[in-house]
Amino acid sequence: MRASQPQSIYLKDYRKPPFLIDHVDLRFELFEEQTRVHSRLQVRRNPEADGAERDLVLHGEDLELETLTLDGRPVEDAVVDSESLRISNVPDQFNLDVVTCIRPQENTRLEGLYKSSGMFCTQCEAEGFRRITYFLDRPDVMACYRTRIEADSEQYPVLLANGNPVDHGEMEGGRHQVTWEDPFPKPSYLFAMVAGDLVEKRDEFTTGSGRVVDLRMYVEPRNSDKCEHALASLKKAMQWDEEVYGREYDLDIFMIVAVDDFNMGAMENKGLNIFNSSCVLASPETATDAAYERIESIVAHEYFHNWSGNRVTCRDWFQLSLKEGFTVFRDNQFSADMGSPTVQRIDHVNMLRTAQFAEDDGPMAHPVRPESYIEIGNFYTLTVYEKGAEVVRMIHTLLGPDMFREGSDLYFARFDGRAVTTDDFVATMEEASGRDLGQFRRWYEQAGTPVLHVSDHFDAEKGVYTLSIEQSCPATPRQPHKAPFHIPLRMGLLDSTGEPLPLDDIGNTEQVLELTESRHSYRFKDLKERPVPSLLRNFSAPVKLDYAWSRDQLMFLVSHDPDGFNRWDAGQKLAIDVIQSMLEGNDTEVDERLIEAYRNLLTDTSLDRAMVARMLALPGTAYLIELTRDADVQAIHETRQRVQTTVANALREELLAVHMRNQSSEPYAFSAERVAARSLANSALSLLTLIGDEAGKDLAVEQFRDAPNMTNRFGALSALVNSPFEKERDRALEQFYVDWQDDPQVVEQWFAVQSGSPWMGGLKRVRELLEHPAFDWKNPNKIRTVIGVFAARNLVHFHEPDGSGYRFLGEQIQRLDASNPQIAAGLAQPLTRWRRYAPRLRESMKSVLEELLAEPQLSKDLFEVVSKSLQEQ
Ligand code: B3K
Ligand code: ZN
Repeated sequence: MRASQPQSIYLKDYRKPPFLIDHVDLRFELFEEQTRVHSRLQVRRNPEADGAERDLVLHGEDLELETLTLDGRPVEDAVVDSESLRISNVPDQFNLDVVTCIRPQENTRLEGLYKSSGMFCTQCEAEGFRRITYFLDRPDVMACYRTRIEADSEQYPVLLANGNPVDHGEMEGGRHQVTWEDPFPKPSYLFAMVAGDLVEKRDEFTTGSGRVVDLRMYVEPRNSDKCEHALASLKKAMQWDEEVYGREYDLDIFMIVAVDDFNMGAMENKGLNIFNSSCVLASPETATDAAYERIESIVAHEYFHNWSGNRVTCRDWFQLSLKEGFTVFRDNQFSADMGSPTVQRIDHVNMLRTAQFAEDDGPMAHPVRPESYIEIGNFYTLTVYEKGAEVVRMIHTLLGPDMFREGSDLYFARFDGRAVTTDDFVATMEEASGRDLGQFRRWYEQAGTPVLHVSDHFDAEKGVYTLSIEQSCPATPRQPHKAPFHIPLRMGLLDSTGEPLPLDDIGNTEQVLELTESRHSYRFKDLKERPVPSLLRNFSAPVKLDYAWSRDQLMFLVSHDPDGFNRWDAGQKLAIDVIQSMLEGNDTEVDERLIEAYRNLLTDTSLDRAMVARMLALPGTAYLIELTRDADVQAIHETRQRVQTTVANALREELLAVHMRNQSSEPYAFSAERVAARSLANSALSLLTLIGDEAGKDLAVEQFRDAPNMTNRFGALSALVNSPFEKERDRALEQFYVDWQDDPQVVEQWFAVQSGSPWMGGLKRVRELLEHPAFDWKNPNKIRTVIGVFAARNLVHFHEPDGSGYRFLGEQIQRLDASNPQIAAGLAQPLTRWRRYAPRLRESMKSVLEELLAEPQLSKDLFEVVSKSLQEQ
């Protein structure tokens, strides 16, 4: 047990900052052993602060204070503890000069200033700036920054910070300096600097008003041919934000830097975005289509933050979804516009339903605007990001695109340069549209996924169809009772020929029902026959929908629903029903109708291939677990596998034909059409190897050998890894490593395909990977692709009935907590769901959590996750 219990921080305790800092002048002296940081702060008392705080208290952690002067006079009586610096009785306005010493080369937490493969870089969100120098490190303190970086000219020829370069020069001792100035006031979490031996790739973008913006990407020399895609994505994002939101870029330079050791995907620092290499570097030879898609959306996401996050920022960290939910919504809209909107929606909802719903149903469940936290690093969650984005999407649905745009224009105009709340956002949307979103605000306040129970009745004599809808929401930690949500439910009705039926007098065939009460019933008149309802089209709200469709109705919707998302979803529901009734012992064989549905998909060449690839995928094991109480993972995995192999065996010929039809000899292009063809061909190939098909094996070996791009090569590797062909698999894995051992991003893929595969011998293999020379305990990507992927994807081995998978994860978490608590707390996530599983699994998961909690040195991060997971519910 930790010696002292870390304290919770509450939204209700928010107070305006007692002091403001208008200007920050920073000077970094970078050396190998240490870095000296000189900071001059222009401080003044906040006229709007509640109460008259006499003392100035600045945040600071792991800093060595060298000197401290106030208006030129040394401060003798400052009180320094492990988290702060207190100076008593300060004047109303003053300059504070602080010199601190830090050791970036020893920083394994990767927060603040640290070193990654020979370069210096920063990560300040949420509270990393206080590891660089003493500061009021909270987002509602916004300042203008001037940053001078001094370093060895040869080792660190490139010196970057936010804003525009304003000065540079040579210095004594082979050193040089570059000075940057950022004219836009910003919170400290958006501060960034980089120093390294990097190559620069340039491009430019002309804004709508005719300003030319320099686009620069900085990477290690070996990666210089992997920048094109990110730069192209950036330009698309800049263009799109002008067209769809009327947002222009504001500085003269926009920079992107790729860093190998990074705790998350990327960071939107003003004018100087820093990316995890795996989320920005790509070439056809080294990156799969999935990586290309990920890069396009993350580059856009970080760029969009320039307005939703940087120009208008968060008042406090409880408001995190103000910038994250809105920006995810924006990047989802962007991705939809760049490719197929339906496919984008399917992928997104699939993830939301599997992972965010799980979070909302577990011990860490929290509202989109949380009420308390111990460590804010634990609240960069799927709820804040993804559910937050769904909440913004619902506002968009309720207001319609035009009103929504008026609302967003007003929001950006009114709050530019300010730090605001989610409530400010909603109020602006209300003001612009005249709509009352009072009840809607509950989406920000109440945790948990609402459930809609739908039943219907058809009165054949009167021709009246009645839909009855009841909403409820389960209890979540500290929220036993929920009030009804305001839920937009997009729906339609189909007749028996598949024609959409008019729902009102004007003849609309689609409607958005607005549910606000616990119970509603809707009547549809003048119907000749009982219609088939198509509900929650395009997933119009993040809810669980419970309606008893028959398998025949689902089959019907798979081919007739005009809503592409619901066509896919009907297929998923059908497969779930088949798998679940086999699991429960009600069915012994796979329903022929499922096989027929897949046969239609494979033979109809008029269908969108990206859709077919999605529809061919059975619901994932993780989602099936989510739908089951007391989940028996082995049984779920085996049943799903049985359905998959039965379908693949029955459709062997069709799968071979699909694979053949979707080959191309053209050079790689990242176009929606080519991506779809590759994805479909690879899906077919993996189903063939899964069933041990000899022709499939030969195709996979051949594709692996001759693949002109990484998508095909990795598709073949993955097909062999998840197959009974051990000899071919081992040969391919070995060859792949030999070919790509010098490319960390490809090696990460190589790790992930093994640790995530149930075919690879589970834990034994994962332990071997930890011993592999390419594994690096300091690199989050390696940790995630071996340990994280094992726990998240290799479910059958992670949930080994003897508890070995859990104990393994517990050991790794404990080891990592000392060096990188954020990563350790993230890895603990699968254990938090222990209540979901069959009794025996549950007990062993719980005991691993208990052992972790007993650790005396537990970080705040891990303490919060583990202790909340064990709390009674
Ligand atoms: N804002 C960053 C995430 C920071 C996470 C800090 N633990 C990236 C993003 O959401 O765009
Ligand atoms: Zn973000």
